[in-house]
Amino acid sequence: LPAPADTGRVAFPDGFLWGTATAAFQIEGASSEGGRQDSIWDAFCRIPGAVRNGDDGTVACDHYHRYREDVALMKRLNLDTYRFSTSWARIMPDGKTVNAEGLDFYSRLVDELLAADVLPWLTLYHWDLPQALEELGGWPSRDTAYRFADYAVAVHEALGDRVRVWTTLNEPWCSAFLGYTSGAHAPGKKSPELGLAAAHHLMLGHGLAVEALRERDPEASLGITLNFTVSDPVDPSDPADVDAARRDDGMFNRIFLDPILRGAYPQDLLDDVAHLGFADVVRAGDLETISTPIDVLGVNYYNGGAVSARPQQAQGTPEGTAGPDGARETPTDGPVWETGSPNPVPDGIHHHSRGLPTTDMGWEVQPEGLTRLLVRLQQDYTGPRGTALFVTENGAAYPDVVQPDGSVDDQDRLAFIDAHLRALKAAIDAGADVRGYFAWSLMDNFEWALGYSKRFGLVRVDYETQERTVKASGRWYAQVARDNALPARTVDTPGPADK
Ligand code: GBH
Repeated sequence: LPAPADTGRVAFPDGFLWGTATAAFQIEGASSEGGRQDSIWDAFCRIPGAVRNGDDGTVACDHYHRYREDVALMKRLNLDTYRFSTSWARIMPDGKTVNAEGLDFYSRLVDELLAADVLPWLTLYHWDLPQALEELGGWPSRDTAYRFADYAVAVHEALGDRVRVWTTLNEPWCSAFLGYTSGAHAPGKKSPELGLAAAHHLMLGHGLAVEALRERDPEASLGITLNFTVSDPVDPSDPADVDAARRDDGMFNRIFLDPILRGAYPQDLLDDVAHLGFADVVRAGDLETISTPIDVLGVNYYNGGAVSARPQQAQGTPEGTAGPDGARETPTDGPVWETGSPNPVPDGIHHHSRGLPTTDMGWEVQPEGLTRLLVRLQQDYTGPRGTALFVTENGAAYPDVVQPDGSVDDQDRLAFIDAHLRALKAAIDAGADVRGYFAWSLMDNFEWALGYSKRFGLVRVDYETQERTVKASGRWYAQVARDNALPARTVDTPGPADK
């Protein structure tokens, strides 16, 4: 990765929002307190071998009990906003009956945030479906979409007077295809048909929730957060690679973007999945609901990928790099990817390593992909509809090296975020209406199928003592948020560019 050409000070537009993001299951713990019942992740964690080291969410970062301390940390980090999710299983433990005690936790959290002058940015669903609803069919069942809209209304009823920014879903791609096609995530199902049905019903739930919230609260800011990739053909002059990249882009990005922001599935994607019965899942009127106008498109960006119609030659694919999103440590074209691909139509899509530096997740570090992604979204999707863009997640896992004095000098994470913020500013300069950035994550937390083995935090969590320690990246980010600007960066600072 070449050092960015400009390492000088970079100022952001007035009013640009600086935040961090978390998710309920990843930080709260207290999994059977306050009337909460199992989500699909509690159940998944009990499947032997499903989650690395047998880790689970019973304690996590104990945020349920330490939220005051954590909001004080946000204040110390000069955050304008905090993106968190509510746990459906806490608020509606059986999937349909409201539990006042569950809502009360979030009410206290929101009050604490407002008192600290931190804008609450609420996500209704970050992967933790009540297990009771999974037992009724989960997201592949159409009824779950209607249950989700009921849940959205219940949360709004309790918090709508104080929460002004609402995100329906976080990364439906992961819920659908890691949950129901590759099985790397809860509930661990492995079926292309189930993944596609889940994807459609997640979007239907999003649309029904937006309709309901809009009617109750016309002034609220409503949106969805999607995860994106940037699919580049390995050989742009090879039509087979170009076609593989098209299909990869279709199954990651356009499958959600087009219905939500253009009101129709892309025809090439419908053709690709025609043999999987997808047409029967989509009913008349669904796309009108799904494309109900939104105010915000949340963009989660971690990496892009080089895509080919052919497997990569063994050389150059280091043994032990993490594959796509699971507790797997095989090259992306290894046997696990072949048998456990999240893509319902995996044939002829191979992700090649480009030899770029990687994070502790094995994901290649590719900041310039963020510039291209944001400009494309603005031009092709959000611009024409006046929808604002926010980067709702970006960040990196690196192992913490704890100094004898307890401090963590994570220059790798700092350099990663610095490079991506420079890329974001380049997109603003090219016309993208990007109004804020949330670092993933406020603190180290439960990294899904990888348990506590990966650390994404600006703040270190000692899981023995629950002690929080602001890392060097966190101190630096506090300065960025305070100044609304990146400080000049000295080129000889070690970072992902120098690995
Ligand atoms: C987010 O998911 C989640 O919202 C958050 O909860 C989580 O903790 C965080 O990221 C870190 O994982 O094909 O090998 O190049 C990110 C999900 C990550 C999905 C990148 C697609 C491509 C991996 N995405 N991934 S690969």
